[in-house]
Amino acid sequence: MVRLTFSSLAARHCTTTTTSFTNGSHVTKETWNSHKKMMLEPLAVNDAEMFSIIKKEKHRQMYGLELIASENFTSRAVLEALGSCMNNKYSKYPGQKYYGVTENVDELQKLCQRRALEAYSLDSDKWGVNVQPYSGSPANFAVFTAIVEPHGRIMGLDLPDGGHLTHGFMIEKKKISATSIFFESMPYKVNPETGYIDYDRLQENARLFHPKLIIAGTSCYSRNIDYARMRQIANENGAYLMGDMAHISGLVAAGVVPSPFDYCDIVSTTTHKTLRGCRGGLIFFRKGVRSVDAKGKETIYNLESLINQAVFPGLQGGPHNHAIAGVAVALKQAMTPEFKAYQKQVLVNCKALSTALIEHGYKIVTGGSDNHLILLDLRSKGTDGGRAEKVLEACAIACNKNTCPGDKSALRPSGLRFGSPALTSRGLLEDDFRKVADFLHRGIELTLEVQRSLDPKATLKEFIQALAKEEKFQQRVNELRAEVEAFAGHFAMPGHPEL
Ligand code: DSN
Repeated sequence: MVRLTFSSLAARHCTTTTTSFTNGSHVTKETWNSHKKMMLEPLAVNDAEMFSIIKKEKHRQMYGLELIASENFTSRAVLEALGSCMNNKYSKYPGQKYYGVTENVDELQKLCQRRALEAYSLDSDKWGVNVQPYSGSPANFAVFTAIVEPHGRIMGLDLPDGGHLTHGFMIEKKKISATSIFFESMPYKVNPETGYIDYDRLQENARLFHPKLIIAGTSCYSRNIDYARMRQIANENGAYLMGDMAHISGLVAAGVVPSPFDYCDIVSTTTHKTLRGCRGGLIFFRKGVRSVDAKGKETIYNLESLINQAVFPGLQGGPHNHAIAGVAVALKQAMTPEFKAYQKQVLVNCKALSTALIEHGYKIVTGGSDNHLILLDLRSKGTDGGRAEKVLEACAIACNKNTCPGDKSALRPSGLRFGSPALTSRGLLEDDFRKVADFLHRGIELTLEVQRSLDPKATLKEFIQALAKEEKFQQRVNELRAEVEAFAGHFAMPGHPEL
């Protein structure tokens, strides 16, 4: 049998001609040729099982209605950068030479930093940015570990009120988020009557709690944040103000909602929601003078070194250079007039959806929306988000159940969260969103019918069983699903044509 040694493999890997194999090595010629073939095969040939899963998901995205407010469809150019050879390279921060030959990834990272500052019109003397966080949650945790000592105090919007897990979520008997385990978390709330953030109560509690950090950011809140008010509350307590603009970062870049940069010390974001990039995270931090006391003495920000150190090597290893490449492409797109037009349409479409649902007799938390999402309160209809979500899912409509202000238990959330970014990326306009509202209404009506056929105490599991078993319900699901798929299939799908 012809063999070759591993020491000779690298040089031969790129040749296609047969080569001489010496005795005593570990690889047969056949295996080695087959290995070379494997490394160049397209996915469809190399891994048919995975290819088929991806095709199924592609079909689902194409023929379904995507209303999950945190999701979007990124562009082909972003996906090409994401799937590029940048995946293969380790590095640290630009200029740090540990791995060597990093000139291209360093250039890439600096380009991403420059575009991130430009996309938000930030002066590089006053702001810096770290583009390495793997996503939003690690970005937030990096900020917390950078500027808050262990068991230091943090205030974020409570998760059931529309805040994010990482903003310190805990329940009565359990600290859920690592933020609440490693730091002391005191949430602030929305007013249960109006659904708006209760800034007065936040101010009162902050005066008692003396947080080191206040987070101005949301996961399910349809109104603009009053950053000026939050800055004032932070100042009263000598606290940092951090904006988590993950949900709205595309809207901020387009200048169609108020910017957290005007008031915050730090701003974090994911890059794949309204910003419409690939998955990743960014942390922006202020530089220069933080404050001047009565005697004219200046305090200078030292966020740059603290945050950079917290991201790498504090919490992460090598940056995902392919993801940074995709984010940089998305940031370039975010500075175009087309992107601004898209974001304006996101707002208009969200309002059209909200108005149409109100016309169908639904209650929207806060009565409407300033941004890309709405929260439908199903309490007055006598059902809940979990049941309606299941019916809509069966009809090819993706959205998510969500607690509404005042909900007694997060286990049976009363609401459904809908967002307009993804379908707007597919080209839907206001009339299309009114049609989407009609589909939602029919799905919720069906939810109520299934529920009426059951004992009022029936569990979610029993509800799902009834939906799946009863022929009359399945027929209604099939009809609605067919209409939804025919409608959705008309719209273009951004991204790679196949994958
Ligand atoms: N939890 C995500 C959302 O759906 O809003 C954000 O991380």
